[in-house]
Amino acid sequence: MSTLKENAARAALAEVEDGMTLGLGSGSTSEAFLRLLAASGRDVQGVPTSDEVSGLATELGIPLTVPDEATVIDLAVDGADEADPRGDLIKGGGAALLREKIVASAARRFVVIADASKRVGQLGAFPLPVEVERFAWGLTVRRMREVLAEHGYAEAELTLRPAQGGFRLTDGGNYIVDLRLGRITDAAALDRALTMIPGVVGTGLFIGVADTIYFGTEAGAERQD
Ligand code: ABF
Repeated sequence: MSTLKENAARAALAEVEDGMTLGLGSGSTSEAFLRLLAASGRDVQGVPTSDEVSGLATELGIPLTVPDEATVIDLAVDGADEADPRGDLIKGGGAALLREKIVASAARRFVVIADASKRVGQLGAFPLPVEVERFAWGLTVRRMREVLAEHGYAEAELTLRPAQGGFRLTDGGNYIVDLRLGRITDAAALDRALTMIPGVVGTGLFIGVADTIYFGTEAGAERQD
């Protein structure tokens, strides 16, 4: 595990108190957090954002809870693929975007952990993952192209994410379409427009959701609020 990821994870661990319910993110930086959390012996319970993290948490002895209407998630900790100076994010490289967004949005506090390479001036170099319903996905892709062109992304390349023997399925049974945009000029407007398309289940744009980002460096972690 890289020192940068571990340093970011350690900074988030310092926010964890006994008795908390934690949103548990996916990806390798979140895995570093999970391992440090388990080793710390803190008395917490987790809400996992993917089947994979659910399995890892169980293996590490971190108790899990199934969220319901009464569940209060004190703190969610998760990684990111890109983070800009406003704290807006691209997530979903690991295909867990929908559950990650549900948990992060419900949490009282959402802390992002990432190595410093994820810090960007403007979002968009990382292909934007969009989760789509499998039914008639081609029609959804066509509508996405039209909406993208209306928003100044006529050159966007859309790729249905492949997997061994077919296409990648999310834990919820949907497809992922990766959008190569190059540069996102108004992330909030793009998120709204894509989310309005029937067939789009959710986007990997996390706008105004993050409270704090810890960027792991060789020396420790840089905090952005
Ligand atoms: C999750 O894991 C995702 O939202 C994001 O795509 C990815 C980041 O992975 P890593 O921590 O391995 O860089 O947080």
